[in-house]
Amino acid sequence: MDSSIQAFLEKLENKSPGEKEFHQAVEEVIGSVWDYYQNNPRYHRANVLERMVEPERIIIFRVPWVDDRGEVRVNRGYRIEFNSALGPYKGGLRFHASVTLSILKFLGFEQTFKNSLTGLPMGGGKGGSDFSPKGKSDSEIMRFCQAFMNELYRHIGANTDVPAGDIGVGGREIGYMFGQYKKLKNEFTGVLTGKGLTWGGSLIRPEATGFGAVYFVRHMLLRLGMDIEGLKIGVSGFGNVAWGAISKINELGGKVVTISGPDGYVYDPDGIKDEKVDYLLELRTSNNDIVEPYAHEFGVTFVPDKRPWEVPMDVAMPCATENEVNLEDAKLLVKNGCYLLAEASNMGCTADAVDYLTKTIGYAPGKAVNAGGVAVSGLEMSQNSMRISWPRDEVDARLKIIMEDIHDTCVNFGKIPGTGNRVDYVKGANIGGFVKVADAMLAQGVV
Ligand code: 2IT
Repeated sequence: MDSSIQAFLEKLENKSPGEKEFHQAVEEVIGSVWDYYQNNPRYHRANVLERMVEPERIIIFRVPWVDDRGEVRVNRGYRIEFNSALGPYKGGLRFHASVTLSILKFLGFEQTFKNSLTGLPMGGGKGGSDFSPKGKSDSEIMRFCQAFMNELYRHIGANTDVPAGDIGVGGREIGYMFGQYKKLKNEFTGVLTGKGLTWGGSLIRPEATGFGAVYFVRHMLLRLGMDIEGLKIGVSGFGNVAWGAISKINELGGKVVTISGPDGYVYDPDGIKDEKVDYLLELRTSNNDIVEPYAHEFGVTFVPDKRPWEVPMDVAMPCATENEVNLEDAKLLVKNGCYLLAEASNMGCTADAVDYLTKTIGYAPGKAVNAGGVAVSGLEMSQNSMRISWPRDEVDARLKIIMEDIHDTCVNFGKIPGTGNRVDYVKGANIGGFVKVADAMLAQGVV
């Protein structure tokens, strides 16, 4: 049995050399749960943490496909089946040039805790490919999705592993993968979530991650005696999560002043609203992965090669990708008056930024804030099992309750003693997520 965090992490690093994103995600969780773990002998006697950081299964496969010029291309496909203590493996597929084993292991590890926090019966998984959809034609996307599913289909299933979308995988890609799965298995099942509404999808699933994140932020604000109305909010990214968050912020009377892409950020002091929000969908389907055209379309400022965190804002909501806020960004945000940062992206802040933000202003991690996406995926699975579709209001009402429960869990486990009202949301989310998974693993024996 390891006696210190240091020894535990060293062992992990030796076992998985160079996987820095994975190490970062594990270190954050271990830091939060270590004392709790040591004080509960039933967990450490059964070596639960060491079992938790080892994925149950990793599948890596070749994905060969033919591009529009007739050339054969090869990408690498992955599925990390991380933990099935609470239910079938569940988590998204990411198609992006930056995808590596380390990134998917960090995402799968985080997903296990996130799914646990939702209270729904879902284990943790993640997958994807280093395939970049940028600049690809629709038929190339279809051929790639089919080639990817030609291998993945034998490993997944409605009761085994249920993938969904993530960066680079939206409704179109889920459609092509679902079609290929159905063809190969001769089975129409809820094997993927994020499906179209006419073929097994759930209302609110496209909006769920962004909506859920804003519901979570609202609960953080309510504890401080505030609300969204009248606040200036900075968002990064311009994809599905940003779009959902911006729509809900507008509905609740807040103003979103930034969005961003790999090319830079847009500053729109009048607020991103009405037809400007619809324009985000157009930008996304153009497959170019740049945000600059927004600035030209609406005559506002575009700042190339920079992130939006230099703009003064009350609340910051990173909605793009991992490590998009570093310590310098965090300091600048606080200096300019920001008093709350909620990650809608997964591990949006670097470790030193998290540390700084937790000590200075309100901060909440992605695994709590963005859990609304996978929560509605879980509701999609329930609807598929029952072969019914719930109305929009019903799904939204359930999402609201789930986000409030996750917030309460964070507060219960994360109150900082002696500080009056302050909450360490990282600790709260990690311990809250850990307990359910650990108890289920104990109950199910050494498997
Ligand atoms: O990071 C995430 O939670 C997702 N990409 C959604 C996963 C899901 O299964 O809906």
